[in-house]
Amino acid sequence: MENPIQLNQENLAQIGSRIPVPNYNRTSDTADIVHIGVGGFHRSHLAYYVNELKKGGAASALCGIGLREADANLHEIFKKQDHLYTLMVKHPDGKIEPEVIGSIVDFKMGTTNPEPVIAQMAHADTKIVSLTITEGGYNFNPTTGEFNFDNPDIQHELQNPAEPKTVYGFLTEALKRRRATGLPAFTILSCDNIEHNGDMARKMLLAFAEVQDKGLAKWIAQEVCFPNSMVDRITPVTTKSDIETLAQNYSVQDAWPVTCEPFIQWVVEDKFSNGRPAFELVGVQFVPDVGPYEKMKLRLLNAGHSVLGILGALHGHPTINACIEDQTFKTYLRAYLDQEATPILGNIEGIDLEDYKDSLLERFANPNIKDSVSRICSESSAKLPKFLIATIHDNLATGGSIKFATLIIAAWCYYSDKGKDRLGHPIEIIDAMSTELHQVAKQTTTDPLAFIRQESLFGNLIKNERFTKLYTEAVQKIYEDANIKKYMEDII
Ligand code: CS2
Repeated sequence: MENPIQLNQENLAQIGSRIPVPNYNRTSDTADIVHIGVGGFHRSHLAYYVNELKKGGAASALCGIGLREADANLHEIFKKQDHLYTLMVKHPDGKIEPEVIGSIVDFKMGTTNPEPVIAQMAHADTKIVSLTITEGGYNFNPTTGEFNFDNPDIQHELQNPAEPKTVYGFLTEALKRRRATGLPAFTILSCDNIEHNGDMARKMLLAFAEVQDKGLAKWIAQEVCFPNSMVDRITPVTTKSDIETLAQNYSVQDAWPVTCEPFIQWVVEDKFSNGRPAFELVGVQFVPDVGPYEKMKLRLLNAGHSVLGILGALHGHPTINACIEDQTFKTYLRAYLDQEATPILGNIEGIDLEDYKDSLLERFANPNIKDSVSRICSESSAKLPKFLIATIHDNLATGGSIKFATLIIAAWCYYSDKGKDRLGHPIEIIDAMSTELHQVAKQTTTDPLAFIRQESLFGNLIKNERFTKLYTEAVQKIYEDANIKKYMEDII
C-alpha cells in the first residue's frame, strides 16, 4: 500500500484516487451557515447534508464555531487539514465507505477572542446559525424549565455584553449588530436531541435577551425563526483504530475522522427567517409539525440507547452491539419499547412504529459501529429526564407500565454511587453532575429513596407511591447483588 498522504486541500486530487473527495471548488466559498458545536454528530449529519448539496452544485458552506476550550484540539487539526475530514460510514457487513467532506470551509474559536465569531454571525452572508450544543447546553433548570440565570458565565455576559461566553451571549450580540445595521435576522436552527428543540432555543434566548435589552428581545421575537427539528444518525466516538484503518487501508492521514452508521434522518419545520438551502434535494424532510417525530425518536431511539447503556454498564458490556447480542438485553429493550414507550406516542402519521422499532434494533446491532456504552451513559443527568423519566411520568398519569424504566433508575443510582460494574470493575462516569449524583446515591443504604429526591431530575416522582414502592424494591435488590441480568429476566 502507498504511504499515507496528509489530508489537506493541496493533496485532494491525489487523495481522490484513493477515496471520494469533494468534486466542487471550495476554496472561494463563504459560509451561509454558522454552526456552533462541531462535534462528531455535526460532522456526520448537517455537514454531510451540506456536502451532498455542494456535490450537486449548491453554493452553501459552513463556518464552525468552538465556544469551549475543548474545541481547540479540532481547531488545530482543522488548520492543518484546511477544514477537511473523512466521514467513514460503517455498514453492518463490515464494509466501510470513507469520503472526504469539504462543506466546512472555516472554523473560529470564540473562547479567547469573541470578536471574529460575533462578526461572522453578524455578517450579511450568514443566513442560519445552527446548534449542536448538547442537551446540557440550553441552560435551563430541568424542574422549572426556565432559564438558569445562576450560571456564572451567563452573569458575566449579561454584565459584559462585548465578552460573550455562552451561545446566548454570542447570539444576542450578533443579532444586536444585525438589527443596528439593518440586516435581516438569521434563523436559529437547533440540531439537538431535545423535544421542541427550536421552541426551547427560542424560550431560552428570549429570557436572556429580555434581561439584556428589551427592545432587542422584541425584535428577536418578531424576526428570528427557530424551526424545531428531529435529527438522527448514530455517531460513535472516533477511536485510534479508526485513524489507523484510514491510514493503513486507504493511505489517508486524517487526525480526526468521524465514523457513523449508514442511516441518516432529518425532519425539519419549514420556517426560516432569511431563506434556506434546498435541503429537500438531499433527503431532508420538511413538515409542518415535527413534534411527533421528535417524540418518537427521543422516547424510542435515545431512550433505547439509555436502557442498554445504563444496564449494559452495570453488567459490563462495552458496546451497544454487545448488549444487543445478549438475548436478555435485546428482549428487555423491545419489551420496554413496546410496553412503556410506545403507548404514550399515539399514532404518528406516515410512520409504522413496529417497523421503526425493528429498524432501531437492527441499527443498534450493527457490529461494525461499536458505539461505546460510555458514550451513551455520558451526561445521563441531562439525557435521562428527557429520554426516559418523562415516559415514567406519562405512564404514571395514564396507569401504564413503569417496571422496565424503574429498574433503569435503580441501576443508575447504583452506577452513580459505586462507579463499578457488577464484577467490581471501575466505570468511568462522564457527567457534569457526577459528584452530586455520587453524593446523593451513596445515601441509598440509609435512605433508599435518597437518589430520587433530586427534584431537578425526577420532578415529583418521590410523591408517587406506585413508583417509590417499585423503585425501593429494585434498588434494594441491586445493592444486595448487582447481578442486573437476574432482575431484568424477572421483569421480562
Ligand atoms: C445517543 C445519541 O447518547 C445519546 O444520547 O442516544 O447520541 C444518538 O446516538 C443520536 O441521537 C442518534 O441520532
